Amino acid sequence: MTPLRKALTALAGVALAGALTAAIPASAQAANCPANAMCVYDGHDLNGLITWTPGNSCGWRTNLGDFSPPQNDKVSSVWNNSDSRLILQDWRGYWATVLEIPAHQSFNLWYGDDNIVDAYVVQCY
Ligand SMILES: [Ca+2]
Repeated sequence: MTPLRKALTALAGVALAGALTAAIPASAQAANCPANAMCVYDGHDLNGLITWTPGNSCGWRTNLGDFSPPQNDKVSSVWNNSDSRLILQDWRGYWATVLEIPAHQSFNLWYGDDNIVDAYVVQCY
């Protein structure tokens, strides 16, 4: 892949996930998300694992507000270490999609997307 094509591919990935997110360099990814899992973190740069869900549990919604103590409105970074799509949701009287994270991508959430996620769904391709 030429350097230009690599850069364009990287840009396309960022645009897909939303303009207010930033891709996390691979070097920043600690080995703290199991293979084939989706992991959500309280801190940026994949710090402070909240929980994870197997990527093959198609259609499953993990409701962070159901945890004890509740873990909603905390997620600041995510690592989708699976072959499925990760849908981040905010409860606004209905489940509103905040971001869709493609397979094998990790992102920091910033500004209006930071600390608002209430649940996430495993969407199998
Ligand atoms: Ca947080």
